[in-house]
Amino acid sequence: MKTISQIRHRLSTLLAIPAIAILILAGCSKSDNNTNGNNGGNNGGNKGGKQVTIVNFAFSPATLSIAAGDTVVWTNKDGIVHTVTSTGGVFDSKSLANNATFSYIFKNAGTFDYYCTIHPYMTGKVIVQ
Ligand SMILES: [Cu+2]
Repeated sequence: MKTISQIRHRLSTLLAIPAIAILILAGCSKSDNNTNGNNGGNNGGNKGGKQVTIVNFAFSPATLSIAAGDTVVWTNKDGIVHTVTSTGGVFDSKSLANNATFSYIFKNAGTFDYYCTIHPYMTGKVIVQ
């Protein structure tokens, strides 16, 4: 009886260590993807749109260069409502809840500044060439 419970205890300790290591590794690779791979990686997939992630009260990437005719898709990854609102009144997502998306097709060349009406310090721009 004693030996079995000792073995079980050892096993659970041994299993816990790799589980923690995997969690740490997963966390690291996730944050790496957010800073680097996000733009290039997702473009081919989701609806053919360029992706902007709203996370930690910021647009990422804050500046996005695209070609005329491209679609930009914003996804709110915060647990708080944000908006994607053009300063020139060109587009307005209205309130975006967690995981909600907003997309806009940029048909004309130009620089399009936008912000969040709830948190006006959140700003971004799309440069259409
Ligand atoms: Cu906001």
